[in-house]
Amino acid sequence: MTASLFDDALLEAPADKRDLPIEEGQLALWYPLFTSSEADTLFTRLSETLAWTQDEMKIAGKVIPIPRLQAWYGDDNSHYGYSGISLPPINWTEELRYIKQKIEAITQQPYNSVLANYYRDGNDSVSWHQDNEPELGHNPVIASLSLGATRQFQLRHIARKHSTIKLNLPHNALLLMSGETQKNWQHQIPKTKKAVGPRINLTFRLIYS
Ligand SMILES: O=C(O)CCC(=O)C(=O)O
Repeated sequence: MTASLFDDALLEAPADKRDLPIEEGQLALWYPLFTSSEADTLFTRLSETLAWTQDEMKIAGKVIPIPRLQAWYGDDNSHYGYSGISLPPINWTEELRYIKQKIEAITQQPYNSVLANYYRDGNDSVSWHQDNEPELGHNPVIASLSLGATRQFQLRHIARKHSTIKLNLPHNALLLMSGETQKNWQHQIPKTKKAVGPRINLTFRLIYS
């Protein structure tokens, strides 16, 4: 299966929930999530106020800066880590708390932490991975809000790598990954040669301590 679910016409779709087709997983999209002026203000406020850092990963003994900025916010006990990066939580900001409440109400799920990613331009990316660290528990629910430039989000099935899904995630879209998605699929935001502006992505998670 190869699907390209969004073209410009679909970006105009109304705000209600759409379940997206995926085998052995669950994907849903709400678009737009906030009013357009609210989303624009949130993008500016988050750009200016979050503690954006370029962390480093160790790959084959080499220390490499990750190709994006990130910041981890959450409740006191929501310590998270991946690929040798350790992320103690920073206390919720007013905007993050507001967004979390809205997303909890709309997805009917609790979250105690958020990984914020800042993609400065098309050279920034996140490579193939699953959000399946043990602290996320069995079948993690990941609520992912996109603000700013549209970037392509790709999924590939772990056992059948030719099975891919491509979604353009626009400003103000909320994607929910749940069920067995993290067990059966990897996801990435590839680099792009297109001239794209900055994008913020917030992935809300529930960490079990
Ligand atoms: O930026 C995105 O849409 C995806 C971010 C992501 O994959 C992650 O934080 O695990």
